Amino acid sequence: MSETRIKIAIQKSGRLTEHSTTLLQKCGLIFSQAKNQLIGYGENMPIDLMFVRDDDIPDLIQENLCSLGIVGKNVALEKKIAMDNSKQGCLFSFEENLNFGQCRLTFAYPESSSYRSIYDLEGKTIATSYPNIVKKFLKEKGLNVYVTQFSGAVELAPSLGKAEAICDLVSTGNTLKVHNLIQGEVVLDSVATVLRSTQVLSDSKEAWIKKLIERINGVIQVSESKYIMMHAPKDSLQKITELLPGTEAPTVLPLEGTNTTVAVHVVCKETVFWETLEGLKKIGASSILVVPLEKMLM
Ligand code: PRT
Ligand code: ZN
Repeated sequence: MSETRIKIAIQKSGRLTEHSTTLLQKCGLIFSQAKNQLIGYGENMPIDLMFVRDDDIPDLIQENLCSLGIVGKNVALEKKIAMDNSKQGCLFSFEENLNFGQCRLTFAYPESSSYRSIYDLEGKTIATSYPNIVKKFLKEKGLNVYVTQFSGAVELAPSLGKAEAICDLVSTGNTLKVHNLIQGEVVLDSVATVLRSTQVLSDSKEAWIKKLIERINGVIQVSESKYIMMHAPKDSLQKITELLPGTEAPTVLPLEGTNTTVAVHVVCKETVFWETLEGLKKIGASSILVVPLEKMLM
């Protein structure tokens, strides 16, 4: 494979896989992947996808084998702390938070125990798959708690007698409940993140990466954004922009046969709730249309 091509590491099979490939497709990337192949060949851009385990993604960028990667902030931060403490230093940066892979890295305590806070754990042990993040957090709090590394099934550690508490990823909280664990302090709010190599790349690679990151940004923005059209009293424009967060200056157009009512068009970059539309109606707006957007380039 030619060195002029950019390699992007994404998860081979897991919670981030479909979202990651869909995101890149929405950025215009067309790729082909032979059955059981771990490489996706970009047909219309000099970009190839490497399908790997999520834990390997920061390493691949650190070692400059891939220039970009999509991975949970939890995995990336765990590696970053290790690299920050190494001779080489961390050779990747966090480029963009995405709108999938949301979860929280959270302490949890056995229901049957008397522990309810990390401050109850002085001299005790916490099991986690994220020892660097947890140790840093505990150090910042000045707490003397042991951390033991588990690579999976962390929620079993207390019942196995391996730890008094755990620190693990939570999304719905069902897993904790099933294992009779009570959720405690949140260490990290995580989402999928774009990582990029901080090593010097050729001008053409830099240009493609810049373009791709801009497109990713556009896709993220557009996923929440809506185009809103309405008729409204001329003197309510100020109130309309106050009700619609994240809007730019509205486009105001005259309406035939009236001097007091105008047509207002705005792009709203945040979720538009029914309550917002009801609020608009209350200040005199009518014929309100909310239309999804497909592409946005700011
Ligand atoms: O095989 P590979 O190593 O690539 O995959 P993996 O099994 O390590 O990762 P995967 O696919 O499970 O998760 C990939 C990423 O998704 C994680 O690194 C997080 O950034 C993000 N993510 C979002 C989650 C969750 N939500 C999540 N709920 N990762 C794991 N979980 C697990 C959690 O560890 C616990 O076991 O789900 C359980 C809790 O879920 P709830 O809904 O019961 O609270
Ligand atoms: Zn993993």
